Amino acid sequence: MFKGVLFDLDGVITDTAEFHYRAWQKLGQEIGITIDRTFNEQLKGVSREDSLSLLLAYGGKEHSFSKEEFAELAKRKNDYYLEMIQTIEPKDVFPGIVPLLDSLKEEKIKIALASASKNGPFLLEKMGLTPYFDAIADPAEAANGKPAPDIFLLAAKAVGLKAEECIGIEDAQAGIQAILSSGAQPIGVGRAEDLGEEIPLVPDTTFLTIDYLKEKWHE
Ligand code: B16
Ligand code: MG
Repeated sequence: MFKGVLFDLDGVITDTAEFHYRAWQKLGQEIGITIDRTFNEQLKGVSREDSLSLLLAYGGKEHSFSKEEFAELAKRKNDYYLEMIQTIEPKDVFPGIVPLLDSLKEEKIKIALASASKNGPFLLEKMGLTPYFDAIADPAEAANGKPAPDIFLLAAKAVGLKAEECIGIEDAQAGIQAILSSGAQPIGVGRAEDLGEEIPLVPDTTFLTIDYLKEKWHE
């Protein structure tokens, strides 16, 4: 049996993936880069700075900004995002997540956050979920962002486990890759077109019951 579950946040615990998209879209508009949801799939799970690099490359503007301007753009995107997440509250937690967290607690399975977001702790607080988490891996300590395994390795270690003993839950291509590289077992939330056919997938979080996780554990 798995001994821990490593949760992505944006797009798994709540709908902040949508806010990240809108914030990048707004910033893009201001600098003449139009993005759509297909391109946005590449940004999911990717750090703020790496996302900005991808956005600029997509718009052919990778050489248009100085280091200082790059930092200002990253900050501006985060300011837009912060504005959008101020009103997040417990009822914004995706359906099925709280019952899953309750079941994991009952069975003494460790719970850790493996989000690339520096806003993760703030969001858990807003949603009233902090007490469920045995550990929150700090993305600032991850040498490499997703798709590198670092954040999942840090999250497993923070709860005293090996990644191989854990399930990782993700909604992003980069995140699934990171889970696979870490040695944990992935479960994807989303579509096969985006996340691939090879791993267990649920269309939404209502399917994430502890029984489903048990059924998929090294099936
Ligand atoms: P921040 P996750 C990721 O969170 C998001 O999917 C990604 O869109 C975002 O750029 C990244 O966090 C960094 O977030 O700018 O708030 O530090 O999906 O890994 O929970
Ligand atoms: Mg995500």
